[in-house]
Amino acid sequence: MGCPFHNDPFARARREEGVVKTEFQEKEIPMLLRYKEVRKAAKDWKTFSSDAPFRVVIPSEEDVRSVRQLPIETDPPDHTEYRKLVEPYFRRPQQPEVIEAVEGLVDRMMEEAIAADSLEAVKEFALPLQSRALAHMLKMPPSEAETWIGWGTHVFRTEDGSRTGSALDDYIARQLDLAEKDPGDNFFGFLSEVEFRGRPLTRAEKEGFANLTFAGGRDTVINSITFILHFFAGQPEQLEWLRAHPGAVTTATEEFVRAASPLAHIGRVCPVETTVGEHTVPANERISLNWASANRDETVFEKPEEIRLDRKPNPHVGFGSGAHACLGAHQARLVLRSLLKSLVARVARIDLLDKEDNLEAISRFTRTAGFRRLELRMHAR
Ligand code: EMZ
Repeated sequence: MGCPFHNDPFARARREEGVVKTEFQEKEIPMLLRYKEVRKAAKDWKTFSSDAPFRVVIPSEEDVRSVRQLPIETDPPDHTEYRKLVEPYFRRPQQPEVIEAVEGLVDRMMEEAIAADSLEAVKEFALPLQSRALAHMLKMPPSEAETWIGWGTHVFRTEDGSRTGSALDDYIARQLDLAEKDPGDNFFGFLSEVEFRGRPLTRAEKEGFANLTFAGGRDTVINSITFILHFFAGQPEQLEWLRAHPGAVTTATEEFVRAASPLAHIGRVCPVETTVGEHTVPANERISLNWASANRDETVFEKPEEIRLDRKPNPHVGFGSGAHACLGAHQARLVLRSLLKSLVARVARIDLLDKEDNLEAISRFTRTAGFRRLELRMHAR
């Protein structure tokens, strides 16, 4: 079984060149397109550093965010310790009570979706689902998720493409103020009480963790959810296949992350002049590691252009790779697995009524990153 999908604008450049020059913020920087090179660079943090506030995400978020995100914008050994600190929260999606809560949430939302005549899956399903699931991970009251839903799909970009960040900043500031006075048993209370190298976290550090938590796990998960719904709308036989092979939910989840590659690429900064292929990165300049292209590398994945729900092995880099491999992966996997289980149990088929792709321009390449709008009708089994 296998189902072709497209959306690989890097194919030719990956095969012919491997490393291309791309323009970001009036600068030309190299972008690594091949799996091996992307993974090698992700491992080598001394050459390709993340110790660069605001410069890891490309384009830079300097004008929309007020804090350095933690732990993503640091290198070992700081990174290792920062990450360890918050891991207990990010591992919560592996605990039975969180799994049960998120599975129940997805099932309830699925029932509502089926009952509705039609559904705009980005705003009426994916965004509320991910926001509510996040409340479980962070031990926040479910009512908080309704505020987060109001921020839209991307905290730093509005529908019309303009850039904003203040709603998130204001929210985090308010929660930290509350927690500093009276730390509750939730993520913000935890940040207020936990010690880093024998001292409390500074306000900026707490803001940095919270900022990444809300920014990183948003459009990425939302776009993966809608990718899956759209896929099954077009390939009903694949949903039947999954129903007949429910044990494949785990491999299917990984394959959807590879296919969707929700975070196309990320930056690193070279502290000293570095040569990659025929390109030179001057000291203190950036380079891009392209996960989306690596995930389609034909030297690693058999028929990478096919979605195979039983693909194994599947060493994809949809969650990145190396020390910075996605901290939120447990949460993302739980949401996507729960979605697949619920679809298998409850949904006979999905009609695609209308859609508007969300196009992401990466220098001269344009790819589809989820949808601006995805109108569906879900049919009960
Ligand atoms: C950053 C990034 C990390 C960034 C795992 O993703 O995701 C982007 O969507 C955000 O804009 O701030 O968190």
